This record gives sequence, C-alpha cells and structure tokens, in this order.
Amino acid sequence: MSETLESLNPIDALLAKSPREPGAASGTRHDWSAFEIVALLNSPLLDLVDEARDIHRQFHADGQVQLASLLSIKTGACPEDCKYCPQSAHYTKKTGLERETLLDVDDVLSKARIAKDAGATRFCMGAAWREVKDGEAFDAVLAMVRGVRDLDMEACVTLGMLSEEQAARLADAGLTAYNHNLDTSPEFYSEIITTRTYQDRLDTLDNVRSAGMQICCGGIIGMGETVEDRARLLQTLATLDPHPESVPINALVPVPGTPLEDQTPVDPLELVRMVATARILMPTSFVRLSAGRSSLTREAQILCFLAGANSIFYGDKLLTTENNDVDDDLALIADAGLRVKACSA
Ligand code: SAM
Ligand code: DTB
Ligand code: SF4
Repeated sequence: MSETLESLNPIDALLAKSPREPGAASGTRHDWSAFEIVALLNSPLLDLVDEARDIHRQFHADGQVQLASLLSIKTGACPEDCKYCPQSAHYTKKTGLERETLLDVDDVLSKARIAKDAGATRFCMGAAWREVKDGEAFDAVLAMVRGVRDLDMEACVTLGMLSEEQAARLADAGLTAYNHNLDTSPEFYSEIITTRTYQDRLDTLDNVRSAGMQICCGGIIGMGETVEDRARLLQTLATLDPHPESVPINALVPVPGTPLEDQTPVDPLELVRMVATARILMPTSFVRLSAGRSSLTREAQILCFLAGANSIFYGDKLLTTENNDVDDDLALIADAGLRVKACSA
C-alpha cells in the first residue's frame, strides 16, 4: 500500500517535501513556514533527534567537529543595551566588567597561534562595538584578519553593524565569515534590545553576503521567549538563501548584573530540540553548540552532537565568561567516536 502524506507520522509528513541528496545545497528548502517549524520543535523528542540524525549523516557523513576559538579583542563599554550581555555599558555599574581598549595585533596573533597549536582551525574575534567605524581600530582588525589567514586558519569576526564598503574591506583582507546574530524572533527582539532593529541586523547580513563572505548567524534560547519565537528565529535563518554557513545556538549565560540574570536556566533538552530543528532546516550548515555549553553534562553535549551539532567554541574562555576545558573537550569528542575537523582555510 502506498503511503499518503496523511498516513505518515507528523515529522515524516512535514519532511516529505524536503529533498535529501547529500551536498544538494540548491535542493534544500528556503520556504519553511513558522507553523512547520513549531511542529518540528514540539515533536516527540526521539523522533526529532532521529530525523535530524538521519539528515546529519547524509550531509556530514565524516563525523567531524569543527573547533572554533574565540577571543574578545575589545571588551566592554558597548553602547547597545542587549539585555543578556555583560559588555553593555548600560549595565556596567552592576556587572562591574572592566572596559578594555582594542588588543594589539601581535597579542591577538600570538593567541591565534596558541589556539591553532591546541587544535582549533577557526579563530573568531569579537569586539563590543555597536558598529564598525573607519579608522585606526578597523585597520588593526583588518591586520588581525590577514594575520590569522596567514596562519592557515579560518578567520571570523563579530564587530556589530557594517556598511557595504566595510564588508568589502574585510573580504579583501581574506575574512572567511562574519558573525552577526539575530538572537531571537522579530517579534520578541524589542524586549531584548531597543538600541537597534531587526532590520538593522538583516541589512548587515546582506552587506556581508554581497561582499562574498560566509555568514555566521544564530541566536540565544532561555531569554523568556516562546516556542513560536524560537521557530520565527529559525525561520528567519532558514529562509535566507543561501543559508548561513554557521549557525551558533547559544543558551543564555545569565551573567549577574545583566537584566536577564534571574532567568531560569534552559532545560538542556530544549537545546537538543533547537539543534535538531536547525539541522533539519539547514542541512549543510555548521550548527555550533555555543554559549552555555559549560553547564551541560557530557551526556547532554553528546545528545546535541547526535542531534546535528558539529561545531563548538573551543578554549577556556568565550568572550567574557568561562568555557569548557580544552582537554575535556578533546576527550569528549574522542569518547563520542567523533573526529576533530581539519582546517579547510
Ligand atoms: N557586538 C557584536 C554584536 O552584538 O554583534 C559582537 C559581540 S556579541 C557579544 C556576540 C553574540 O554573543 C551576541 O549576538 C549574542 O548572541 C552572544 N551573547 C552575548 N552575551 C551572551 C550571553 N550572556 N549568553 C549567551 N549568548 C550571549
Ligand atoms: C556566538 O553566537 N556566541 C559567541 C560568539 N558567537 C561571538 C559569544 C558568546 C558570548 C557569551 C558571553 C560572554 O562570554 O561574554
Ligand atoms: Fe554590544 Fe554585542 Fe553585547 Fe549587544 S551583544 S551589548 S552589541 S557587545
């Protein structure tokens, strides 16, 4: 008897429309509805993980995990008011975070070399800026990008908003990817950030794409959003064409002194659902298990790998908060039977 869409279980029915050929990036869908995504996020956990695993195996058969190291090259005193962020100047009185000036190019490159020696293949540099301003500081960042590329590492920066010209200069310097997160749904955005709009973020992503660079764009769960907000974030990402090459999924790190300090910690299984759904929607992307990983057990992290995560931030520190121990991470990857991804820079 042939199956009709109605006779399939809810996940199979939803996915019956999605082509699955490995590497068939042009066959991946960019027309997901929020309704379909909510249905995925709410589906029985093991069915969801099964489906994500299936897609993950087809598109990432090699079982590799990308190790990306992160460095804050300019910390604190940011004019934006992102409620989750310890680097916002709006909350400094309560967070007590010291502001720092831009690090020297040589210091940054020596950190990149250390990261490379420890096994990282991507080096990500973050600045607590609202936007890039042309001048000495941007020139120094361009030199950092060139230096990281000369080390044969992938280079990623996150510097806030960018003009088309600035994006072109970063591309010229050899930047692999630009990170610019949408963080949450368009509807919930103004509850979290009031100093810029969702459209501002989308405009910068457009400029990055026009300059020919990869996009690294994801969000945060655990900020008080609904499942519909999570779906709308994922829908915004999955309807970009092409999809972002990297999708960082962060669990809120509730930093004391920020307005979100008292948020209930997110259930790790919610993170698994988010990872699995991102994997199903964006089969070829790197889905990065990002902030909040240090509060996960080894088992929860392995469940995230099973659900399609294939990248982590690797190094003792994220930007201002602690990250997992590097030896523990290498042991975890080996124990899960996975392999560290070699550099494709
Ligand atoms: N200022 C730039 C910007 O906002 O694009 C770059 C740096 S910003 C710290 C990079 C990303 O880190 C944010 O978009 C957010 O997704 C994430 N992030 C910051 N604080 C976080 C926290 N407490 N928990 C989880 N993710 C966080
Ligand atoms: C991303 O999505 N998460 C990283 C990176 N991209 C820049 C930053 C996480 C920051 C967590 C809080 C902190 O350490 O300050
Ligand atoms: Fe500034 Fe970025 Fe933090 Fe927002 S997330 S306050 S823009 S550093």
